[in-house]
Amino acid sequence: MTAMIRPRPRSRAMSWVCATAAALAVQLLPIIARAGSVSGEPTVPPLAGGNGWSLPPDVSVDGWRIDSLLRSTMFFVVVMFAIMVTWMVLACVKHGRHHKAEYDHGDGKKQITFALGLSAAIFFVVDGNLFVNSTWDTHVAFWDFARAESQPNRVRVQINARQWAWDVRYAGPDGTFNTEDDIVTLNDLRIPVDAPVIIQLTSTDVLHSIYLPHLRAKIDAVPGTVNRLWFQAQKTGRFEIACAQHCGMAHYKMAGVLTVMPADEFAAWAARASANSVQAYDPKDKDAHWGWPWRTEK
Ligand SMILES: [Cu+2]
Repeated sequence: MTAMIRPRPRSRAMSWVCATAAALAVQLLPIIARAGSVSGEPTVPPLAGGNGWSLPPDVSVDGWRIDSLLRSTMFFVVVMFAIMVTWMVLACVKHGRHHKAEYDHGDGKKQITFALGLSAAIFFVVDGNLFVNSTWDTHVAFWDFARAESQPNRVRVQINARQWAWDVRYAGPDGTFNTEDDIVTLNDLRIPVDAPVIIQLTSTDVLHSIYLPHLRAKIDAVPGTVNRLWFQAQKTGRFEIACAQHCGMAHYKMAGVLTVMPADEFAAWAARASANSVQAYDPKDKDAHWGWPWRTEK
């Protein structure tokens, strides 16, 4: 006959000690983990965000043009929505059970005139506002590359988009792209504040689209073509770079960081980075020399 071995009942005091120790460990673990991660590392400021239900804050000089068109269009849409809903509610209330239904083709002169007048009013007011202002904004700001290029502090950047990263290139002190002093970064676009930044970009594989929501700037990267855009940041900070064209399996990973720096910090960083490039330059590494001669208007 085998003897039954019963586990010794744990004392109540012992249970309390174990529970308290476990609770303490849970509280302390994040603190210990955080302390380990910050030892000696510089703290990186977080990316600028938004309020989650509208566009993120605009930090560019000309972004207000986009915002103002969005706001005016939204205003017209809300007014028309309110009119239509009121009209429908009134119709429901007025035409109740005792109202005799009438069949109407709606092709009387009065109805046709009203329909055409309403359509024309919507077309000219809403679409007309968009057409006139976007054409003007394009002319005086977004496509005025000559003005951006003529500023002495302008910065030229070349970007090569590929699955799934952004290669960024600056010309370095010699001012010529694809030479040994070029600064090349990965998913890391640094620019000075209060200076026009001109970007020329292409793609090596499929369609991508660089999107800088805080700068209200976006343009497609098309294989075989060099597209361009320019903007000017007026606040320092770290901002998101996203790809706005679905470009394959890891499209969601195609993110970068735009850092807007004070002009002197940018100059110091560029000088350091260019000196490193000269040391690391390998003339045989043809894949690394993807830059092109800067394209200017004729
Ligand atoms: Cu992409």
